[in-house]
Amino acid sequence: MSYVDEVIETIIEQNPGEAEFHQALREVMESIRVVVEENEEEYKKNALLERLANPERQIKFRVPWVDDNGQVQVNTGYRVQFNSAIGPYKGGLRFHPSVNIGIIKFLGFEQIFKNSLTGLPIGGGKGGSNFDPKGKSDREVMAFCQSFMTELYRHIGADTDVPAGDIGVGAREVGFLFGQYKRLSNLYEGVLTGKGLTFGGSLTRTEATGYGLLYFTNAMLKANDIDIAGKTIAVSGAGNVAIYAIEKAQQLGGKPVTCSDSTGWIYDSEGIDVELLKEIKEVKRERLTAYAKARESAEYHEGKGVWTVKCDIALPCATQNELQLEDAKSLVENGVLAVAEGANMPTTIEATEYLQENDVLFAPGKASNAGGVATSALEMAQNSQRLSWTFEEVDAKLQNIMENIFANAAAAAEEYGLDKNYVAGANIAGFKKVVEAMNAQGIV
Ligand code: NDP
Ligand code: 2IT
Repeated sequence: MSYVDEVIETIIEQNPGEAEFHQALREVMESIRVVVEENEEEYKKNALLERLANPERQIKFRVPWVDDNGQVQVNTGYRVQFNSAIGPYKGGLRFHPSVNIGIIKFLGFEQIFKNSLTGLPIGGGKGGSNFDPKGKSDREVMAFCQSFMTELYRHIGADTDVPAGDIGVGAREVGFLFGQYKRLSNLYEGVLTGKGLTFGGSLTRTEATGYGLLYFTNAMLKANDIDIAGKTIAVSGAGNVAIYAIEKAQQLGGKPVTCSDSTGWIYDSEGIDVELLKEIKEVKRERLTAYAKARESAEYHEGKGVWTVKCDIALPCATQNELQLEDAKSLVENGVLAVAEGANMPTTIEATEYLQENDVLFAPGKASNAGGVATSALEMAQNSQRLSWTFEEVDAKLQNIMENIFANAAAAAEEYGLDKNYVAGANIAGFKKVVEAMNAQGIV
């Protein structure tokens, strides 16, 4: 058996029941097989892949808090500090009822390669809780965040581990978390990113993942002689990533016609009204039914269905495994040209392969959604300097980073004879830098 297959088998056996982590592991390992084969003896002797696939540290803790009825609630908190070869652990916190260790590990593992691709000095980590912020009062969210940070604070720091947002964690949650960290540690430092602009946040961080996704997509389309202007775009999700993907897509002349949340989806024949969407989701925290009510050109449908809409470009921006084989078939049938992932691992392996086999350009999330964490690293840089850059400065750096990521992924794919396979290219380019740093630092 080859070293890669041996490691996939062992890691899966040692970590049972972690389906999403197994999926992410398989995808990366399959991609880097060509590089591993060139160095098989050395990597095996140094157990390089086993070290890569085992987190440096995994923290699990109890989070007790009191709800508005005086009832004590108990959630589980996690932080997985996966790899610090190229910098302090960096990655978001997800608050969603589905969160478990397998999901946090998949996200932390992906984050290692994503962060490497940004070209900035950040290692990989991820955390979160099975807490559901939906329907909770601000006071309940604060109580939860304070309790969560009361344990987490001893494990993190501006030069150790720097969390940020992800699903269910936005500006409100980051504010409460930062306040409690400062109170407990007596340190005013850049320990979290995605902070409010009055206390160390960076301009453009709110927009960064969605904008970055479009900068990457545009670079990929251009390299393949496709103009984004006038293209119909299907977007899933209606959160931070989806909203700013829609906004930038419109600025570039594209026409996004859909968005979705966990209960249903919108088709808007006139194109999504992004200001209305922001008002509903960011300010009022309402469901998408409110969008359909406010806009004549919009239809609301219950359940899943974004990928049945005829489009040129598809941007999955909600959650993992939301684009499956049947969805890929429907997209191909409708003549889709490109799929670019805004979410983490939104496309199943079978769906990805089907799209690639049918010559659909495919941008993997760890490359195309890296704009969020890249701008987080720019926030860390500003915090260290005690300076704030302008929106234009940060946006220009973000655009440059995304274009470089595309160029590096495309070049790595070409180097190994895998032309246009940006999944393999991104994994290989991300992996090579981490491996070089790990090797230089000895057996740790
Ligand atoms: P938000 O919480 O802001 O929004 C998430 C959106 O996806 C909501 O519309 C939500 O609907 C929908 N959604 C979440 N879970 C499910 C589910 N199980 N089924 C159907 N719909 C669901 O999160 P973000 O926009 O920040 O994150 C979206 C994706 O992008 C995630 O995969 C995240 O890991 C990834 N990502 C985020 C980055 C960031 O900077 N925020 C950076 C890089 C990647 P509802 O409101 O009904 O739950
Ligand atoms: O998945 C991701 O890259 C994020 N949720 C952003 C992480 C960060 O540290 O900004």
